[in-house]
Amino acid sequence: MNIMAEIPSALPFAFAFDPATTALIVIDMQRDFIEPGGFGASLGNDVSLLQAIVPTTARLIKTCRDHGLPIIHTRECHKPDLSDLPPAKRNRGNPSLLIGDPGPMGRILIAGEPGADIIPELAPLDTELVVDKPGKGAFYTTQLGEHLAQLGTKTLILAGVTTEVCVQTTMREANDRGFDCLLIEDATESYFPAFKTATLDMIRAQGAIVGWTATSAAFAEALHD
Ligand code: C5J
Repeated sequence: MNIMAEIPSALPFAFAFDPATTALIVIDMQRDFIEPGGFGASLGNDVSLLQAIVPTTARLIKTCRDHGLPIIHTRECHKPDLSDLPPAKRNRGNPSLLIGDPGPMGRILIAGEPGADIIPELAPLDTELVVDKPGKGAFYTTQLGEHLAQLGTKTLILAGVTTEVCVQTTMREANDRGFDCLLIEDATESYFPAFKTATLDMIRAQGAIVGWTATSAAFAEALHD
């Protein structure tokens, strides 16, 4: 039997989902993006903006754990030999500090380095899948699609950073693969507030062309939390 939950205040209109076929995906809440003294901060970004969503994201994860929803965490990172890092990606951005170079928390965005780890406040449980992804989207060259198919997931709840890069890319990939997608507004953030606002607008445009957005409180209420 499908037991539907509903978020009447979701945008651009009410969002209905079956908790039994819904999973949470938390994108790239990694030390190098979020902690002071990490890669993001070394590029001059104000990481306090990203830190502000940590308590909300922790509550969202707890809500999903309490209700038995599968949780998937992602990390943007590359193999130590850089074999999964195309030159086009490595050479982009600030030329003085490239992916794979020694950074403030080990080699930048390299699997196994301290900076690539998920922040301790949002540490995955042993039972939760952690997807290491070399791209901005979490489906590209990963087992995420197969994992969600095994779970029977139809709806994805998205959170994480940054809104306009890895979160939006993953949401668009998921939308094209037939998932209904809901982005939690107060559990996603950008170093550039205007980019977050623009992304939420783009997602919801044209009758939810990419998906819906809602607050974490409205999502929790829909689950009777
Ligand atoms: C993510 C990035 N995670 N902005 N990466 O959004 O490069």
